[in-house]
Amino acid sequence: MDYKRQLYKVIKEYFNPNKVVSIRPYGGGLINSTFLVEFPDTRYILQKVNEYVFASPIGVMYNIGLITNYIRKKVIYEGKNYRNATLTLIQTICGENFAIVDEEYWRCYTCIDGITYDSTTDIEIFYEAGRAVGQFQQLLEGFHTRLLTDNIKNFHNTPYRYEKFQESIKLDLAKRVKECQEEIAFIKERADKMNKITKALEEEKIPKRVVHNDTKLNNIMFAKGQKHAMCLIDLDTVMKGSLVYDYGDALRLGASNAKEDEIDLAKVSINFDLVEAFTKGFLEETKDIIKEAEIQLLFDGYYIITLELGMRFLTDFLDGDKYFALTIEQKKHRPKINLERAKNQLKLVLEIEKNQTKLKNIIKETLIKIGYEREKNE
Ligand code: ADP
Ligand code: GN1
Ligand code: MG
Repeated sequence: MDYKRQLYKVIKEYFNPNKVVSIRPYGGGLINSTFLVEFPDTRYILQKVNEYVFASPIGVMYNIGLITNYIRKKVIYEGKNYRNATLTLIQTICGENFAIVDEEYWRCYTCIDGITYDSTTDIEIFYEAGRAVGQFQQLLEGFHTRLLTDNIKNFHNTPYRYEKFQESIKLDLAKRVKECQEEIAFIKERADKMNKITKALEEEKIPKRVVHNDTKLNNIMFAKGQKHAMCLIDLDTVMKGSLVYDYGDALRLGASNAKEDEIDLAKVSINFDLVEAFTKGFLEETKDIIKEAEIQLLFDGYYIITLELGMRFLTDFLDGDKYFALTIEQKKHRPKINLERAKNQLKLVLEIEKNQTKLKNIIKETLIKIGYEREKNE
């Protein structure tokens, strides 16, 4: 296969290629190309960085280098086990964190001997997911936001995403606007709901923190055979931003009763037990650092990020599937997958709207259960 020839060139930058036992595509990420490389006694993850998404792969690798070092040192400092506390980058034989092969950027990690889930109905697992997202925040307390390169500008700037969405409608590059009238109208009706978090950030009512920005379930590594979350992976989008998006993004995907690309919209609804479990894990870990103003926006994080994703998928469908590029299989069997994903997310937006009171109550009741002291966090 052609990709294998290319992969051997990359492997040569790191290891002796003669020792490779097998190579295969790996994982369910939507952005990078991920491969598992097996040697007789070790396994590595090789990833080609998506250059359409990340204009500066060197900037991405710079951030990942800083963050993984910081987390490892912090864990050692705290006397905890540093193995699997974060990703471990392997250096090329030239001592770099990445390799450039045929003008493309690659990186290599040790393969964490764990498991990621694309979905779960297991409350304990999702509670652990909440703990992991919260703990990430704790681990990076003290890491200065200014150290990081802003690799995707305006990544979770929802009003900016709305502007881009409107531009795509105007341009109608793939001539698809006509078939998306209903979805376009749905999003436009909610235009005034998009700026609550960005406004709070701009007005400094909530802090800009170093956040993960992509807390979907399969970006959380669990220990095999145990319901224990080890760490967050997929650190490409770690930049400054708001904690409430990290909370919301995890619920958006993980607490839905349907997968993100489910076509049967009747199945798209909220699993409230999962929301409760995640919220508990997340708040237990963050209760000493989260600000009261952030707590007030947790529900909005869930709502706005879901609207944002619906809009991002639709924008990309209108642009001709450039960002969330389709695989060969998808081109054949799911050519409208980005429209389907958009419809799915917009249905979820409706569900969140309908259940607003219930969701806010879950947050309130969880705060009481975990003994959160409001006065401390104002
Ligand atoms: P993408 O940006 O495309 O989502 P990810 O970095 O999330 O790429 O990787 C895709 C999948 O590959 C993950 O969901 C996970 O299952 C697996 N993976 C990534 N890095 C590692 C690692 N170091 N060890 C084990 N599995 C990994
Ligand atoms: C992408 O890389 P991955 O698959 O973990 C995307 C996220 C979306 C998610 C939707 C850099 O995440 O923002 O929420 O797909 N990552 C980037 O599934 O755009
Ligand atoms: Mg991922």
